[in-house]
This record gives sequence, C-alpha cells and structure tokens, in this order.
Amino acid sequence: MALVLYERLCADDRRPSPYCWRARMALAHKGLAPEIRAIRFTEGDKVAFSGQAKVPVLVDGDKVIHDSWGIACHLEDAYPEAPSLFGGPGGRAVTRVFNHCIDQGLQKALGPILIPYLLAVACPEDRAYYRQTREARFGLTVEQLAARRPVYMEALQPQLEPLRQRLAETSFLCGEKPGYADYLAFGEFQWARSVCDRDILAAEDSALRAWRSVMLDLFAGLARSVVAFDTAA
Ligand SMILES: N[C@@H](CCC(=O)N[C@@H](CS)C(=O)NCC(=O)O)C(=O)O
Repeated sequence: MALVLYERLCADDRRPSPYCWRARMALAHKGLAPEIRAIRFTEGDKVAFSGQAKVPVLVDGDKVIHDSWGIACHLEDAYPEAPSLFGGPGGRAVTRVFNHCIDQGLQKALGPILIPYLLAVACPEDRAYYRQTREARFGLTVEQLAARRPVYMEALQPQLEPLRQRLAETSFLCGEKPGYADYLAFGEFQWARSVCDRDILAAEDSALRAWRSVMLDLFAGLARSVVAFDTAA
C-alpha cells in the first residue's frame, strides 16, 4: 500500500517545516518509512487533492490526511500495534493541549526570529511569495524583523522555560521514552536548525541541548541526516 508524505522544500534540498517534522518523526516512531515528496511554497496545487494547499499531507493507501495533528491521530489509530504516540486517550487529550501551546507559544515566538533566515534559504521561485505573506502577517518588513532579533530572542526565553523544567525531571518530555509531545517541540528546533546559521539555544542551556541532540539521533539519525546548519550538534 502506498505511503507518501508531502512536505516543504527549500533551496539546497532543505526541509524546514516544523509541522512536517512532527509527521516525519511520528511516522518513524511507528516504524513507517514513507516515500517523501517535497513541494515548494508556491506548489500548493500539488496537494490540492487533499482539499487544501498546506503540508504535511499523508497518503496512506486510499486515505488522504492533512494537518499534522490529523496525521498523528491517523497513525495512532491505524497502527495500534506499533509503539504509542500518546500513551492512551488521556495522553492524547493532554498532547493536544500541548500541541496548541507549542503552536501559540514557541512557534509564534520563533516566527519573527526565523523568517529572515528562511527567506534566505527559500527556493528563488518562492521568495516573493514568502516575503509578501510573512510581511503581511507581521506588518513589518523582513529587514525590520531581522533588526528586532534581540527583542524576539528575549521574548523566546519564557517559551523555553517549561521545556527546561520538564527536561530537568526526565530524559524526554514524555518520560523515559520519546512520544508525540517530544516531536511537537522538536519540530520547532529542527525548523531553526534547517534555516538558521546561529543557534537559538545558549551554550548554558545544557538540558535542552542534550535533549535536542538525542532527538537528532533518534531513528538512525533521521533528523540529523537532512541538510541543515551545524549549529545544533
Ligand atoms: N495546522 C497545520 C498547519 C500546516 C502549515 O501551516 N504548514 C505550512 C508548512 S510550511 C504550510 O504549508 N504553509 C503554507 C504557506 O506558508 O504558504 C498542521 O498542523 O499541519
């Protein structure tokens, strides 16, 4: 049965989308190795069969699933014999809350930091689209966003604090083994690593750095193996 994941493509074959990394890691967690089809920002028509234009999109046999959370739930339900992503219904519910926290917190804090870097590694054909959509979102030019980086870096710190505190207690956010909550947070760091030549973590952020390094090593170094800046080794 066909198993295909559509994800975002940038220049030099970079794969920066945090949403797509959630799906990639969840598939690997379930022991699944999909065919990967990468599309540029302005190629949303290539996933129009899913009823929308964003990635990730998973095709699993005759099923088409879009949205990273939809994909995680599909994998958990369709592959119950493989290791669980959520650890039961209660875990699924709390992980969904964490999903919203990441989307509304860490991801929103990283956006203005990473957008100038992503513009530099977007495919040339996508750069005008990327600039226009992101500048409209923030009401600032990409150059203004870049100039405010120190302010945004400071605003990032409280978003990292819950992760720091949890990783002081246990090896993974999910406990002794990684689960979907780890992939939710990790996708954001992989986004940063894919586009940005400066580490978003300070040298003294040792627990977070150690966790990130272990996450990069999971599944035979899946996330470490892609084109990225060597800032998060
Ligand atoms: N809620 C969706 C969000 C998906 C999403 O925003 N994906 C980005 C990945 S780059 C996208 O396709 N953006 C389209 C664009 O920026 O034009 C999910 O969790 O999968």
